[in-house]
Amino acid sequence: MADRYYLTTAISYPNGKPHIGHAYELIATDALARFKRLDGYEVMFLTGTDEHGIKMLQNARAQGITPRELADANSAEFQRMAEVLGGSNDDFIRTSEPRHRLACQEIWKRMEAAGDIYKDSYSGWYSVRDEAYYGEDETTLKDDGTRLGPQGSPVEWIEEESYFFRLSKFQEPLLKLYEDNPSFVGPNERRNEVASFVRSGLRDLSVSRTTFDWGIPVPGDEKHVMYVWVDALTNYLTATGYLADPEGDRAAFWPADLHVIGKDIVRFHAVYWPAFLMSAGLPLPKRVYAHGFLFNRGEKMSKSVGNVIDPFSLVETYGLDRFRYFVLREVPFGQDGNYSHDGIVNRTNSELANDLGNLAQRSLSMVAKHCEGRVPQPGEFSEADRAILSDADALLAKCRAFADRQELHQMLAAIIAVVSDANRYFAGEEPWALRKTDFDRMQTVLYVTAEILRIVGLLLQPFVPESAGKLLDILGLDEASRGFDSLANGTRLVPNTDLPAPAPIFPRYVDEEK
Ligand code: ME8
Repeated sequence: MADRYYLTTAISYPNGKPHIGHAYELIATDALARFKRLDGYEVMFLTGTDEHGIKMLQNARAQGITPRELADANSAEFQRMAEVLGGSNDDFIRTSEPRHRLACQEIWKRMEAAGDIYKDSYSGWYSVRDEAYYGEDETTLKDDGTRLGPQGSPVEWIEEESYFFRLSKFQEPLLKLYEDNPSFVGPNERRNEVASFVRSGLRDLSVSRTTFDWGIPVPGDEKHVMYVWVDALTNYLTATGYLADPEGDRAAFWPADLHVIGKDIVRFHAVYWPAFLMSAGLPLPKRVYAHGFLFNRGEKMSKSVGNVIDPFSLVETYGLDRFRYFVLREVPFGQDGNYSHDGIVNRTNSELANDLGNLAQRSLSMVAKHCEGRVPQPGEFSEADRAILSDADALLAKCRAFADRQELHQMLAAIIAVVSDANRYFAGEEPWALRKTDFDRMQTVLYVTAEILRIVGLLLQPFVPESAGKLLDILGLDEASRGFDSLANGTRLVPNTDLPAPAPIFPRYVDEEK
């Protein structure tokens, strides 16, 4: 029975169209999901939309439509984005679905039964944009009289009757959680921030609202709707059916292995969420990983298309694999990064088209021409052959370790380093010259090169699924030979196997006006 791996993105607010940040998170999480699937895990990958709350309501009002209409229209765009980006998500959850209402009411009842929910009245500084209350000391008063929260959004004074969650009770258990499970929050700097926030003291959290009704009713007191973050975080449980149907197919995926989120919502995932779960007596997710923010460097993107910034036009302009490769390779995952037209073009032309594409083209066209289109028969391996093969063989173990720390950029750097070495090897061995002087040695060099391409092609599948697939096609690999089990157990290309005609896999990006 394969090990299970359950990973999620944050669920996005569908109060507008998807933007590059949403695309970035989906692509990165998708690469991790694909990696784990290829590595033999039974994977569940979840994404979706977070549809309740006052922000949605206000946005809908401003457009003269209902919040449900707004959610329907934009959630469809988020689903389309996941498809366009090659998302391999197994489900797409919408918090307005009936299955989610049931799960939220169930977790609420459990927290209430544990004695962690009580009614009181609330007053405090509330930011609609962040959907969060802040302490006075976390806000700043501007010269013009407006008051801003810690993320720079305006806050207003709100008083209402509210249910509270005894967050204060969980201060010590949370600190113990971070202490006992140092990998619960990543990267490390985020864990330190969270731990120091918790250490500074936790106040009970207002978890219901009476001023609007676009949300999930509190069981037994329907004039309250749940605070949108109780509702939102519970999505991760809903989709497994763990609460509704503990014997169901997906229930065993809980607890989640990984929540991938952006750095602005760490507090909700690493403080509130484990506290809610502890209160409800439910198992905790194993890890929360916060990526950085992605910005447009402010330059014009493709000159022919104008300023391309939405994910759909980025894919249209550059092609999906270039876009995926660029964001995962260029930006150290966990840090902020920029994208620009020149960045995308230079990175993908130099590494995918030149380094990898040309090597495949040059070596496999020699195979087609001089080895009757069959995998060449190698002779004895030289020192150089063994060195490059052993570097390539070492990649899987390295990539696994990077994957478990979500270091996607390191995985790509390690893979591309082997491709660069393979180019040097190929140039140094000069198989085109060997063709006349030592045909057997030429075959060995072409075999070793093809084998490196196979290993690299297998490992690139999570990142550039379509192009890696084309590379594996021209190496003659069937579907059953594309899992990472084909990187172990001494599996190698089988000499004399017929190969399809080589086709270009990574064309260069050429600016239209050039
Ligand atoms: O926060 N670069 O939704 P959201 C990278 N509904 N990531 C970015 C980004 C950027 N420029 N802008 C936003 C919410 N993100 C809640 C989540 S989860 C139970 C509820 C990331 O639509 C952001 O950090 O504002 C978050 O992880 C995700 O996009 C959705 O953001």
